[in-house]
Amino acid sequence: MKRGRFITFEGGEGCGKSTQIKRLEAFLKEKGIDVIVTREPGGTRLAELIRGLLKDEKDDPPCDRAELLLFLAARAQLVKNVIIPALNSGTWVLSDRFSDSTFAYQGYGRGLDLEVLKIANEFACDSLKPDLTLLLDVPPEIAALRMRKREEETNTSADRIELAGDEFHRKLREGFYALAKAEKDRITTIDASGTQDEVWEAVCKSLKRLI
Ligand code: T5A
Repeated sequence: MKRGRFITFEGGEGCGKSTQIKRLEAFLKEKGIDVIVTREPGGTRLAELIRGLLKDEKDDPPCDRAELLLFLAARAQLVKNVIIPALNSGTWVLSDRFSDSTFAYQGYGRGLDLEVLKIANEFACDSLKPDLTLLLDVPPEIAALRMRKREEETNTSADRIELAGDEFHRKLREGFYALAKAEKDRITTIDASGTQDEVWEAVCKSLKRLI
């Protein structure tokens, strides 16, 4: 049995990951490829409960270290119970965020030690690495406009992490750039400030080496 491929989508808030993942899922299914989509934090019952704590706990918000450990606990559960079994059975996995988000948000954004993160993350995900990571890069001003529009359309409001402030979002964008520079073979950066079709075209181009 040929192992499935593991593709992750990364980027700042509202960069358009979920939108492109839906398109890619439909595209792969059309090609007869078995595929599942998952998201982080989330994707199992326990990980979805942790997601609620991470995004919405306002009375007793997690401190930076607790936040890191909660993200990693959710990842450990998802990797062991969903991602590894799927890949071993030949199914492709598309994940809306994975380890790079931890390095960008908790490392570059919150300022936690990157070496500690590396060891803790490898432990959580049993050293699993994506075959390909697409980093959707959008200037924060454009992302903010998209998010505001979505909030109006869906009558929702920004969560705890989205409200972290401009400086935080600037630092995490720099973090994603640094990660992409360090792992050029795995991470492809895509300019995601264009239309959905333009971004999709770039996504397809970067998939060529896998399909
Ligand atoms: N986090 C996560 C960490 O801090 N550490 C970690 O280790 C991990 C795994 C997750 C939060 O957790 C943090 C990061 C996050 O803050 P989330 O709700 O899953 O929270 O948030 P996001 O992953 O940021 O997902 P979003 O749904 O907010 O953004 P997407 O998926 O990137 O964007 P999408 O596709 O939903 O698009 C947003 C809006 O823009 C429109 C869409 O229609 C939608 O309304 N849009 C476009 N508009 C114009 N042009 C385009 N090209 C567009 N593409 C999409």
